[in-house]
Amino acid sequence: MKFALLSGFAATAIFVSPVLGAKYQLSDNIVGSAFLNTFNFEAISDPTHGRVNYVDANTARSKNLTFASGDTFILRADSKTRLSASGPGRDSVRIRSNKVYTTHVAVFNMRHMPQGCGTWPAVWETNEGNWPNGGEIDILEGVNDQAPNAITLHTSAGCTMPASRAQTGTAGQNDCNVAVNGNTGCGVRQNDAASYGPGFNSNGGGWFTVERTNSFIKVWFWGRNAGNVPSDVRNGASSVNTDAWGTPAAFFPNTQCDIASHFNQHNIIINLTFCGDWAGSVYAQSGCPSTCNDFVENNPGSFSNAFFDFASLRVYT
Ligand SMILES: *[C@@H]1O[C@H](CO)[C@@H](O)[C@H](O)[C@H]1NC(C)=O
Ligand SMILES: CC(=O)N[C@H]1CO[C@H](CO)[C@@H](O)[C@@H]1O
Repeated sequence: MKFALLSGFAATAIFVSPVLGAKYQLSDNIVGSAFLNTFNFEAISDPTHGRVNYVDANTARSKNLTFASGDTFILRADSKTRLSASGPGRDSVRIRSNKVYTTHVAVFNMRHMPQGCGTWPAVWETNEGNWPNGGEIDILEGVNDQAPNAITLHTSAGCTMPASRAQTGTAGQNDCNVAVNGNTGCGVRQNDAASYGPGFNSNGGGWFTVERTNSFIKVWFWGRNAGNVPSDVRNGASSVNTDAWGTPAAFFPNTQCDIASHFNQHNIIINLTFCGDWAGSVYAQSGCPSTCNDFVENNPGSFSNAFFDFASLRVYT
């Protein structure tokens, strides 16, 4: 948020008032192969205990798990290999931006997100070296093809959200503290089935955007054919004005949460895991066959749609 100083006639009459129009300038224009230079590959063991094997950049490229051409960047899981129950999990990719951000807007233009029973994709921001004290913002997350999208903050103690606030989504738990209810966080479910999984993909995807300031964090979503996609979002403009974007899907104000102290410098992370703490624990209620690990191990062809296709990621500061 930017502020203008308006000075009055008397020295006592000085007001600091928010400028109408939160304008940001393009700082990172990430399209196609630029993803490979602006993100690093995290070949780590999955902190959420998924049935996954995160591979490094060379392995991802040689197995075509990442593919960049023109305005396409694809990031996917292996869909060819049958796994041994005692061996490593399904090959997949987790990438983290080299740059860190505090106040910013990020616009994710995505044509497709990972789909399939057992999948758990996420687009999020955090400081991995200082979790949870540095906070976590989950922009896109879900499991087992279950729409809608969930937008969630995770923090240390002392950050809660008011029950009633200006957003189109539906709030779940309002305490963002990771110690409450097993790291549930303060989440908002979108009221739009096209915001996640098969519904998102059959619609040609869309745009997720996040705006982080010290006063609030907001996330918006527009499906590919929505009538109200702001023109600066649709066109990948060189500057954006978030004040013209309307009511967000999720709104997290600073009224009961000092955002500046609960959120520090964040990387953007894109990951795709399977089963584990979330997708595995609710798999039996998802309408998917067998057990989660068995399905992931023995049905490689069911993961042919387990991929992200990014048209662009634009970050504005
Ligand atoms: C790699 O993936 C891309 C995108 O899906 C595809 O067009 C290309 O044919 C694949 N390359 C190989 C060698 O399989
Ligand atoms: C396996 C993995 O990296 N999982 C992460 C993916 O994204 C979510 C955020 O939505 C994290 O909580 C997981 O740790």
